[in-house]
Amino acid sequence: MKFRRTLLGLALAATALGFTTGAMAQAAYKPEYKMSLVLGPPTPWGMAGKIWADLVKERTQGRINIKLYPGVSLIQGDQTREFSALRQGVIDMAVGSTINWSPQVKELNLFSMPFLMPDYAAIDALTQGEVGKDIFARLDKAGVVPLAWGENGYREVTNSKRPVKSPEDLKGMKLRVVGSPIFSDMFSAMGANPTQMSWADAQPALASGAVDGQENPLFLFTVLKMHTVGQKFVTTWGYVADPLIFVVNKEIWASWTPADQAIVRQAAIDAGKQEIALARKGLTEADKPLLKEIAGMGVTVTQLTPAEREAFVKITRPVYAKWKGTVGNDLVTKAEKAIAARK
Ligand code: X2X
Repeated sequence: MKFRRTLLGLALAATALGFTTGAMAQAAYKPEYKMSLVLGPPTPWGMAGKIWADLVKERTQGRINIKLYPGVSLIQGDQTREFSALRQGVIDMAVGSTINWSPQVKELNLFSMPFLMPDYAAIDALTQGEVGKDIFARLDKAGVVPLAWGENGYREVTNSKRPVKSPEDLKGMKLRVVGSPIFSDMFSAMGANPTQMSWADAQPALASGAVDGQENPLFLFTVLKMHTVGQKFVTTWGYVADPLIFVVNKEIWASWTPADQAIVRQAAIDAGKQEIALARKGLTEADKPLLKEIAGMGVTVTQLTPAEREAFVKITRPVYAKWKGTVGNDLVTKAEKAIAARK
C-alpha cells in the first residue's frame, strides 16, 4: 500500500513538473511567427515556405504557427536587407536566396559565380556536400540558424528585343539585375547595360519597357506570364543557379524546446526536398516540357549550343577570377573539386 502511494506520488509529481515545463515553454512562444519570402505561392519558392509552415503547424499541433510574408513585405520589398532584418529579429524565419543575403555573407556569392555549376548534379554536389556544411557554419557565425537547402533555380535571360545567342546580342541591352554587385560585373563584362533594382521594382520596369529584359528561373516566366509584358525571347544558358536556405532567427530558435527545434528542422529538410523537385519540374525531363510551354506562348526559346555557351563562359572569366578572391580562394577551390568529382 505504501509502495503504491509512493508510486502514485511520483507519477503526480512528474505530471505536475511536466505540465509546468510545458506551460512555461508555451508561455514563451509567440502566437504567430513571421516568415519572409521574396516569391509567394504558387512559385516553388513560395511553396517551400508554405510546405514548411504547414508541416510545422501539423507536427507541433499548432504550438508553432507561422505566417508567410511574400514580397519581402516585412522590409518593404528591400530584399538585400533581409539577412540583417533576420539577424535583428524583424523577421523570425525565412526561406531566402543566396543572392539576396550575399551582401552580408560574401561566401554566398559562390553560387553566383558565372558558369560554376554546369548541371543539377553540380548544385547538389555543393549544397549536399562539404561546401554546404561550410556555408552553414558561416551562416551560423553570421547570426542565424540554418536548417535546410531549397532551390530557386537556373536563371535564364529573357528580353523584348532579339534572340540572344552571343554576347554581341546583349550589346547595350538594358537588363534588370538583382542588387548584388557580381551581377552588374557579369552583365557589364558581356557588354549589356545592367541596372540594379529590387524584384518589386523590376515588374513595373518590365511592364513599362524601362528595361528590355531580366534573368530569373523560368517558372517565374510562366507564373507571371512575362510574354504579356513584352518578354518575347528566352535564352537557356544555365549561367547561375541560386539555392534557397531555410533559416530561423537565433533568439526565436532558443525560445523553443529541443523537441520543437527538432520538428522545425526536420520539417525544413522535408519541405526543401519537396520544393527542389518542384523547382526542377519541367526542366529535368528529356523533352523539357516547361520550355515547350513557354514556346507555346509565342516566345522564341533559344537553347545555346556548347560552342555558343563557351563564348559567354570566356567573356565572364575575368569576373570569375575577381570574385574567386572575394568569396575565398579555398572555398571556391573546394567547390570546383566537388563539382569535378560529381556523379
Ligand atoms: O529578385 C530576383 O530576381 C529573385 C526573385 O530571383 C530573387 O529574390 C533573387
